[in-house]
Amino acid sequence: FVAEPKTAAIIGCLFSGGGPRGGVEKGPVHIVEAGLERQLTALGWKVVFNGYHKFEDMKAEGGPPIGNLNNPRLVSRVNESVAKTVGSHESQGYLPITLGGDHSLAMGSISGTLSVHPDACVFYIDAHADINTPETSGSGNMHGMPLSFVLGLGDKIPEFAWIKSILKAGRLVYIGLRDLDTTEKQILHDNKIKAFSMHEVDKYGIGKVVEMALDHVNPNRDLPIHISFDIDALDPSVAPATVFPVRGGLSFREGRYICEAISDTRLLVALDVMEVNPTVGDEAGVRQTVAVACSLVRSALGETLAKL
Ligand code: 5AB
Ligand code: MN
Ligand code: MN
Ligand code: MN
Repeated sequence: FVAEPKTAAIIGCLFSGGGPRGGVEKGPVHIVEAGLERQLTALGWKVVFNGYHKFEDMKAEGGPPIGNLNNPRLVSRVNESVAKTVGSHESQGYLPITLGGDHSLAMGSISGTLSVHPDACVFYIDAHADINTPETSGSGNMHGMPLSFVLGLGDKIPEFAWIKSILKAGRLVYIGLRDLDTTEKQILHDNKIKAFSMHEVDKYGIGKVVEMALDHVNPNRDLPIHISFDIDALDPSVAPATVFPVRGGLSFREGRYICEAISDTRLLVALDVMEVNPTVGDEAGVRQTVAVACSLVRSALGETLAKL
C-alpha cells in the first residue's frame, strides 16, 4: 500500500458538544483564516474546502439519560456525519484533514478512515488517553472517550450502533501521554495498548520513539496511517490555547517531527488536528497556537527541513 493523494480536503468541524465548555468550535475558522489552504497549495497540494460543518440542524433531542454521558445523542449524530464525510473523501483518494472542534470528533474521523481502510493504524498524539468508556468516565465528557468506541470497549449503546468498532488494540499507538485517569491506565494495560508517554520521549528521543511506534503498529510499513493530533500533546508554552493544558509536553520540533516522519512513510491517509480553543488565553497565545496547528498540518503533508 502506498497512499498517494495529491488532493487534501479540509473538513472544519465547528463542534464543542463533546467537551466541557464552548470555544473549541471556533478553532477551525481560526486555522483556515490563518491561510491553511494557501499554505498547502504552496506545498503542491490541491485543496478542497467546501465550507465549514456547522451541524446546526442537528439538535440534541431529549430522551432518557445514557449513563453519565454529556450530549450523547448529539455527539453520535455529529460523528456519524463526520465519518461519512471523511470516508467519502478517502474513497475518492483525497487526504481528509479534520479540524476540531473537540476530540470526540475522532470517533467520526477514525470510523471514516476504517470504513475505507479497515487495516489502518492510528497514531494518537495527546497528553490524554481519551479511552474512557461511558462506565469508567468521571466527567461524562465524550472528548475523553473516542478510542473506547472505535475499539469496541465498554457496554454497547444503541445510539452509537453505527460505529463498527473494528480498530484492533494492536493497531493503536500513543505518543505524548502524561495525564491519564486510573481507569484509563487499567484499560491500556488490559488491552496491551502501546503508549509512548513523555517519559519515553525523554528517555529515547522522538526519533527512536516514532520508529518504535511504527515497528509496533506497522512493522512492514505497508498499512495506512491515521494521525489524530490533540494540540494539548504539545507543551502549553508551545500551544497555550486549549482547555486542558498539561505541563511537560512535546516541544514544537517533537510535534513536527512525528508528522514529518509519518509523511516520509507515504502511508498517511487522514489527519486530525483537534482541541485548538481560540477563547482560551490572550490573543498572542491564540495566534501562536493556530500557527503551530497550521505548521503541524504542513509537516504531515510533506513540508520538511530534511530535504532543503
Ligand atoms: B482530550 C479526562 N480524562 O475523561 C476525561 O482533551 C480528560 O480530548 C479528557 O484529550 C481530555 O474527562 C480529553 C479527565
Ligand atoms: Mn488531550
Ligand atoms: Mn484528546
Ligand atoms: Mn483537550
